[in-house]
Amino acid sequence: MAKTFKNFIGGEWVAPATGAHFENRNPANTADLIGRFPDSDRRDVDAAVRSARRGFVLWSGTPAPVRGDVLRRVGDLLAERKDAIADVMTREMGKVLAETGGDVQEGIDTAYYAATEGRRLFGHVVPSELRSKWAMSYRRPIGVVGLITPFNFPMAIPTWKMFPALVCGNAVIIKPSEDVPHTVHLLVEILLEAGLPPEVIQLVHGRGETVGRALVEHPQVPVISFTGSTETGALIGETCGRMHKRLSLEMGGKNAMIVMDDADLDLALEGVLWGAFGTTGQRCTATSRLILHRKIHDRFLRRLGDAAEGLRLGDGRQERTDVGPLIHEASRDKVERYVEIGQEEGADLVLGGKAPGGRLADGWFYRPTIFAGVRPRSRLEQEEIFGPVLSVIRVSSFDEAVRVNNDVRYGLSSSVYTGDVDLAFRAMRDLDNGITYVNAPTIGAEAHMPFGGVKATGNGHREGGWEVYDFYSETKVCYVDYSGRLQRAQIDAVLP
Ligand code: UN1
Repeated sequence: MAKTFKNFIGGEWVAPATGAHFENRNPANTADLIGRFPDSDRRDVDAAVRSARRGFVLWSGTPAPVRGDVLRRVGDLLAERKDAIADVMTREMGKVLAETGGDVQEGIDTAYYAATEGRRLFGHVVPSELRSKWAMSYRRPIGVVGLITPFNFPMAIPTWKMFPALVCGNAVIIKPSEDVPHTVHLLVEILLEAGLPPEVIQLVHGRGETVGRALVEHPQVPVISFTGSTETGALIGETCGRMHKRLSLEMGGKNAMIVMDDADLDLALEGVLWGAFGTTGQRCTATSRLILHRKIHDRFLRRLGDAAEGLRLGDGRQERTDVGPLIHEASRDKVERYVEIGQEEGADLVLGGKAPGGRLADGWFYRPTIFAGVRPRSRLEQEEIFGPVLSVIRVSSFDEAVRVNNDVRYGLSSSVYTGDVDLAFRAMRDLDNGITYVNAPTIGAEAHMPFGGVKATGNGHREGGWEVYDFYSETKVCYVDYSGRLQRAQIDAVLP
C-alpha cells in the first residue's frame, strides 16, 4: 500500500482541507506508485500564511549567525543521507543517480554557503557628506516568502531559494512541483531535525492553479520566487506587479553551443552529449541548439549521431543507464509534437524521433533525437521543448554563430568551443545570455555563483551566489547625526 503524505502547516503534519490527494508515480515505470500527496487548496495556504507569520516573528528576531548554524546542520544531514535521497529523487523524477546525487550536492553546497553568509550579510558604512554624521545600510528580513519550484531539480532549486530566504530571516512557504513532492517532504523533515523552529517552514502540496495561485495572490506573502515556464511566469508577474510584490522569475531557455573550426572536437562531442541529453534534456540550461562551423559540420555531425545512438535509455536507478525517462505523458506528447513540427519545417531527422518500445514501454521514455539543417527562426530552433531534442544549425563564421545564438527570445546560458582566446573573449562579451561557458557545455552552474538569464528567461534577479541575498532582504538605510545641530544635506555645504 502506497503511503499517504501530508502537508506541513502550523508546526505539524496535517491532511489537506480538501481531503483529496494526487498520485505520484515513477516516470520510468508508471505501475510504481510512490505515494499519494495532498491536493490542497486556498484554505491550506491561508493556514500556512497564518502560521508563517508567527514563525517570522520568532525567526527574524534570531541572530543571523544562529540561523546560519541551523543551515550548517541541514547541510550535514543532507550529506549524510545523500545516496538515500538521490534514490528517492530518481524514483520520482527519473534522471540517473549520478545526476540526482549532484542535485543533492548542490543543496549541500547551498546550505554551507548560506551557513557562512549568516556571519556576513554585509551592509555598508559609507562616509557622510556632512561632518559628525554616519551613513550606513543593513539588511532586514522581509516577511513570508512563497516559493514555487519545478520538477527537474527536485532538491537543488528548492534549496537555492529556501536557504538564502531563511538565513536572511524570512519564513518560508513552499509548493513543490506535483511531479516531485517526495523530495521536498524529505527536505522539510531534515530542516526540522536540524532545529529550524517549526512555524518558520510550511509545505503545501498541490497544483499550480490552486496552491500556487493562492500563494501568489495572498496579500500577506510579499515575496514570490518561481522557477518554471515563461508563460506561467508572465501570469505570476501580472499579479505580483499589481500587488507590489517582490518577484524572482527563472524561466525558459533555448541554449546554444557553438563549435568553431579550431575546437577540440573530442571535448565538444562529450560536452554536447552531456548538455543535450543529460537529464533527458529537461533542464532550463539544456543544450538544445548546436551551432557548427561549416568546416567541421559534417564530420562532427557524423560522430555525434554515432555517439548519441550509443546512449542507453533506462531506469535511472540502474547503473548502466545514460538517459532516463521524461517526467510525464504530457511532456512526451510535447516532444512528439515538436518532432512533427521539425519534419514539417523541413529539418533533417538524423537520429531518434520516436519512443522506444519493449521493456521501456512502461515509462515516458523518448530516444535522443537530433535534427540537422535546422533553419534559424524556425519553430524548432526558437521554442523551448524541454526534452532530448537537439537542433543543429550550420554557420560560416563566428559572427553568424553569435547572431544565431542571440536571435531567440530566451537568454539563459550559452557555450563556445574554440582554441582561440580572442574568440573566447568575444563570446563572453557578445553572447546575450546570463551565463557563457568556454569549452564546456551550457550546463554546470555552481552554487556560489549568481544564476539566471536575460530576456524572457528572467526578470533581472539572480539565484545563487551573493546576489540572491539581496533579493531576500530589504535594505534599510540609517543616518546618525551626532553634530548636535541641524545639518541639511545638499544645502549646508561643508567647505574643506
Ligand atoms: C536548471 O537547468 O533548471 O547548471 C537548473 C546546471 C545546474 C542547475 C540547472 N547546476 O545545469
